[in-house]
Amino acid sequence: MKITYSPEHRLRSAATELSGGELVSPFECPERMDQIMARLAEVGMMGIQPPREFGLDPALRVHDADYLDFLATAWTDWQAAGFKGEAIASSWPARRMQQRVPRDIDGRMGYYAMAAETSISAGTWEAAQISMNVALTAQAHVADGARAAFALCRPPGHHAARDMFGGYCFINNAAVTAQAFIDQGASRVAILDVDFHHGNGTQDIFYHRGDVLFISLHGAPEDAFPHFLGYADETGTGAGEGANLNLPMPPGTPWDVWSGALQTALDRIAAFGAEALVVSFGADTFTADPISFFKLTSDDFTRMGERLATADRPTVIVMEGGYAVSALGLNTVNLLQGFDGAAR
Ligand code: SP5
Ligand code: ZN
Repeated sequence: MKITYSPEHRLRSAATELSGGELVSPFECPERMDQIMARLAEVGMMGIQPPREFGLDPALRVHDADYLDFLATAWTDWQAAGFKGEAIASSWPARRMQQRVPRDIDGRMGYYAMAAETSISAGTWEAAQISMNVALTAQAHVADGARAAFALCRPPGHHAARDMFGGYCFINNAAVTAQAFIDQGASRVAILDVDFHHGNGTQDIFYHRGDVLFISLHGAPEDAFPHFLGYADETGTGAGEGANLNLPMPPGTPWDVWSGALQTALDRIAAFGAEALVVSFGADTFTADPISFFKLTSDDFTRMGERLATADRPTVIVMEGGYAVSALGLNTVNLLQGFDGAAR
């Protein structure tokens, strides 16, 4: 397993997350990466590669230019407006309102945000670009013939839609990675999202396309963030009809149920004939995750890695969520070791 990583993820170090009506220290924090790096060292998984620079073109393949321009200037504009805190959206183009981009930064925050828990702060845009470069470097390793690569990146990406940030995400790293395979000549790529949360951003980006199959296993929207997407009847549209599969599950779901959904996903990926597999991996399915409600154990992540290897495709694993920080190194490295032990 090739591993790519940059310590510059630390540029994303927001002080605030709006949670339960309070501003708390963000669940998605730099210490997450420290725990994983420490566990990798402990088990002797070394030779971690730094990212190459890819510029913004790969992001422009899946995101709107005006959205990326907004991300690039949001923090500066927020400060110029004289606001004292971090940039947080507070009003939205809700039902029956105009979907036009305002001039005012407060208005643009609401236009481009899909949730208010994600503050924009100094370094956020820089870190988001580096996170994408870490994912694209893992993709390059696999394109060059590696069986699998793990992008140890943050901030995560799967909630970032074509023109929306939120859910701790800004650039959709998994979407950029899948698009890179397509742009290099692949005709069919699968994205399997096993983060606890529905990958609404990835679904949004590929919903109308038949060349990228998107499958998500997640907490049911009736009960879990992102609340407004991720139902089983969302199957794709136009050329993408049938290339979107949502497998929502209720509170308390354990491995024996979750792994059944995983097998459904793997069967669909095989039938689709994917030439490459991108895994959006979040460890927030763990039983002790502070913001999630599945019941997977640390040993289940080893089993998950073994099962993912049975898909038997060139695979890029992209880091998404996981907020039980003290167990995150064990759970994530268990997944990688399970994969390596079963990969052919
Ligand atoms: C990448 C990723 O995993 N993003 C997740 C973003 C979730 N943000 C909103 C979380 C709200 C959870 N509130 C549940 C509190 C239960 N104690
Ligand atoms: Zn998540």
